[in-house]
Amino acid sequence: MTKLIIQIPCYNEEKTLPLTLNDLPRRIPGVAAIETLIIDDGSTDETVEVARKAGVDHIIRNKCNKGLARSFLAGLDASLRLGADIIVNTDGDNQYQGQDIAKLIAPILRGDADIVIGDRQTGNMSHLSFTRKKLQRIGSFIVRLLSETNVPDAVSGFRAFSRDAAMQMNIVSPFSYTIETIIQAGKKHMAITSVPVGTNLQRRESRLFKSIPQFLERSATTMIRMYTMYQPLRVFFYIGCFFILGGLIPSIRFLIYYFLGQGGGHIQSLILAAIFFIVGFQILMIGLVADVISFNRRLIEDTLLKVKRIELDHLNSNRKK
Ligand SMILES: Nc1nc2c(ncn2[C@@H]2O[C@H](COP(=O)(O)OP(=O)(O)O)[C@@H](O)[C@H]2O)c(=O)[nH]1
Ligand SMILES: [Mg+2]
Repeated sequence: MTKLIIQIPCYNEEKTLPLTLNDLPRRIPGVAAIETLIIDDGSTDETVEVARKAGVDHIIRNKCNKGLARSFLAGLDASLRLGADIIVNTDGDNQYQGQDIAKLIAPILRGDADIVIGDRQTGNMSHLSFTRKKLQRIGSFIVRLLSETNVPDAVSGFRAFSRDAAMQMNIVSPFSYTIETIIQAGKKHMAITSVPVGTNLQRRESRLFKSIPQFLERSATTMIRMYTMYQPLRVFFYIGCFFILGGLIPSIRFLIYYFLGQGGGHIQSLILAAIFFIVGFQILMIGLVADVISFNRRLIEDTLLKVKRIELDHLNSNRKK
């Protein structure tokens, strides 16, 4: 008995939500039940009424706008409580094609993957500008490097999670869940894969990012944060080494003059070198502290996972009674 829940985070999507919902598959071989879940993030239009009219199974409402990442996480949480075995996330702007959901969940049904990302093959998307395509490509490349996965389209919002994977997702960045979930999946050694999916023509400009600089800033912040969270020692090691190497240059300069018998006039080099060494050493020490803290995070995550399991088992056994 496999239950699929399709969740759609929505912020003022009254126009495109009916199209999106209409396009969803009613039946998929290997899936016993398909339900829909709307996470309305404080929409000021008729999104919720439209969803009700269309017969959406579950609706979560945020009283005010909390952002996509929090809404996404609330959706995962609700889906797990509703007993989903597989959770698919898609966008309310009808960007993705409902028929592809069968393709998207196939690797999970086969037991080959925990997370499947829909690859929009942005190279072929004619409406995207040249700069956006390039940025998307470079961004995905960096995410692949950082996460040690091979996801071609890192910011695609069309993705499927197994129950187990959904339980392990903890999102801390408020901006976007897309990059963070991939880095997390890679670092937690989950089986993550991609399938090519089609896209519909874009109906409106992106709501998530007002401009390319804002997109870049937020993506870079997320990547640096995530990477530091999972590999703190490495990050601080590189920064610390940079300073220590920086200190070597003035010290060599000083030593050369010193052996030439002119050391007295070059005390400045020595002071500069000492400052660099001290700063570099401090950064290495901060790295050690951050590393120890990251072990704590891991322990907390393990505890959280166990608590979630207990909570969900409890819910399930109450439902059966
Ligand atoms: N919960 C929530 N969802 C949002 C917000 N802004 C956009 N979305 C939803 O996120 C999805 C993707 O948004 P979109 O503007 O199409 O961004 P794109 O990824 O650049 O295409 C859509 O389903 C939107 O309704 C927001 O502030 N909160
Ligand atoms: Mg969109």
